[in-house]
Amino acid sequence: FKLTTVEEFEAATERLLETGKKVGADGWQYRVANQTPHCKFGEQGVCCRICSMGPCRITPKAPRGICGCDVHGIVARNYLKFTAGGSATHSDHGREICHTLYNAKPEGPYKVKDPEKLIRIAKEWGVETEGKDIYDLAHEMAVRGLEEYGKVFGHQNFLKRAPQHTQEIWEREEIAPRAIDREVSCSLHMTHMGCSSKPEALIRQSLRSGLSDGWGGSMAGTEFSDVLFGTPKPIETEANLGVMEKENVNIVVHGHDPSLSEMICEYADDPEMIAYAKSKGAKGITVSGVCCTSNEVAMRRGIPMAGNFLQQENVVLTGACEAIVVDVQCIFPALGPLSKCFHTKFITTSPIAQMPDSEFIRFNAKTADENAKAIVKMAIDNFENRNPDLVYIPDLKQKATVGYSVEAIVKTLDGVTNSQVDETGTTKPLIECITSGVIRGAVAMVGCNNPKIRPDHAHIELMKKLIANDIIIVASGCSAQAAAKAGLMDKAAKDLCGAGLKRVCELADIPPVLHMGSCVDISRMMVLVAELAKDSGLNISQLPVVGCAPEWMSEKAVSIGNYVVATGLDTFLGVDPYVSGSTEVAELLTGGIREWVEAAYTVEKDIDKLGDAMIARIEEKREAIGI
Ligand code: NFS
Ligand code: SF4
Repeated sequence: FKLTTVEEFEAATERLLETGKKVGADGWQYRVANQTPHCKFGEQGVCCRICSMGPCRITPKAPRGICGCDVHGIVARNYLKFTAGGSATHSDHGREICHTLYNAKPEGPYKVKDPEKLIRIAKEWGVETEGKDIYDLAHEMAVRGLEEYGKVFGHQNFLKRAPQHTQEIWEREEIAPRAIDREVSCSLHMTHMGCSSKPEALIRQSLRSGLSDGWGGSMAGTEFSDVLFGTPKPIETEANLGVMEKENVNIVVHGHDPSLSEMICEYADDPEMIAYAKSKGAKGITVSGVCCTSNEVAMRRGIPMAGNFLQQENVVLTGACEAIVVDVQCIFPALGPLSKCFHTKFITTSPIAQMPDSEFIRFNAKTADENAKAIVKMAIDNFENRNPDLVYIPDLKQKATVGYSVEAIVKTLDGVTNSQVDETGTTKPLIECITSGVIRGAVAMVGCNNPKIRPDHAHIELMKKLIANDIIIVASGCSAQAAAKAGLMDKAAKDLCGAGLKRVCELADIPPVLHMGSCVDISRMMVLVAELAKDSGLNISQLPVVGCAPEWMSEKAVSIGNYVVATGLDTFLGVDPYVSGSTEVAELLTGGIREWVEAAYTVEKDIDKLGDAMIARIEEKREAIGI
């Protein structure tokens, strides 16, 4: 067993960029060079353009904007706006899923695949389930879910899943999220000209807006996606560009909303469509994915993962992509002009993400069948337009076992420990592994790629270091895909672990890096730590568990960071969230908020030091609880 190295990823990319040069294609590598150095004011977060008296930027000679706002107010306002953008985005995804659930019908195309989970959530929310038709219940729960976005009174329903202690903190600190949309609106209100300029108030709202995402919109997205498409269970798949097949029609799904990608997978698997592909000279149809929608269909269907965020252009550069079909979020507008250099069809499907140089096929829950069929057919018809001279698919792929929902983790670990502590259906076996020291702790590795950090390198190096130190990893988003591409989700990767973790991997038959899904699925990680806390009698902040986003780039990632910290988990970042311009804001985020929520951020650009800091924190936490 051998990991694929980042050097091998890079060599493959080099080769693809050469193809790009032949056809006059651009690439993010070149655009980064054009944008470097970045604007210093922007980097430090000290530029304000929220009113037309500005833009104002803070310098030693100009310590205040025209309205008199100081640098701390400007930096904190920018941070809150950044958060609200992420929270809105994740939560709107959750809303779309609620709408899809509302359209579920026994005759399809959207069905209730996990009725048990639907009933479980309904009971949690106090909805009567007895004697109800499952589809009636689905529609009722969809409406209830949608009401969470605009509820007039009270807080998010899902907060009740947190341990009592955490709920009390949220109440005490006035950060328990109310209606999801209200938190986003309230954030934009607070950041309007002439409202808040006090960092404490703005950062507090950042935490609340983040919590409305993680324990509101994202959690709805995850839970109702499970109801519709099935709760993930361990499943085999493969990752990296080598999953694309030269002889086949290649359809790549990219984005986040599984409502689209699930339907594309359905139709690509349809015998009629496969026969049609054969009639056009292809051997079959291969669907692979990029970014989080890839995580969704990998977790539920074993659909292979072509790559993560900074690999999206590579997919087209293979010259073997008949269609790249996108829904929302993290889609490079570059895919439009890039696909024009090849035969590739760039198909946008959502009114939320419309881009020049794309073909727009409006996808909607009611017409999902026809839409998906039309898209698959368009890809097949495009096969004959391929230019064979441009086709090069790097021969890189690794095996991966994915699909570790909380339900799956609990089930898988049931068999690990000796019978006297083994209470099935709880996280107790995992707690036993941690308290005995066989596993030292856990790190949630999440987030994107960012050209500011050598792509994938930070994710992979950190994971290698952590598992060698007997720290188990749960991963999501593009971090999970980095792991899968390298081979860290192959069960054979147990050989890279310390003796304790290796033993657990063998007993439970798991890889050392557990794929928990997309970024909205970080809500799964919140449920997992809540369960660990309840089952162990500890507070979440006492668990030897931390979060890490070493290569993050999006607004969503900041929203996530805020809810992870506000849930009580220390969070380690490899990229600064544009707050270095304000000592007050930086100190709050890296220290002051610990007094509110028992956790804070660490920002460290040196990846080695970042890893050491996480290990040290985990060991500190162990010591503090005497294990
Ligand atoms: Ni997350 Fe998923 Fe990837 Fe970053 Fe984008 S795909 S939602 S934001 S880039 S991890
Ligand atoms: Fe300048 Fe104040 Fe307007 Fe911001 S709100 S642009 S600091 S005048």
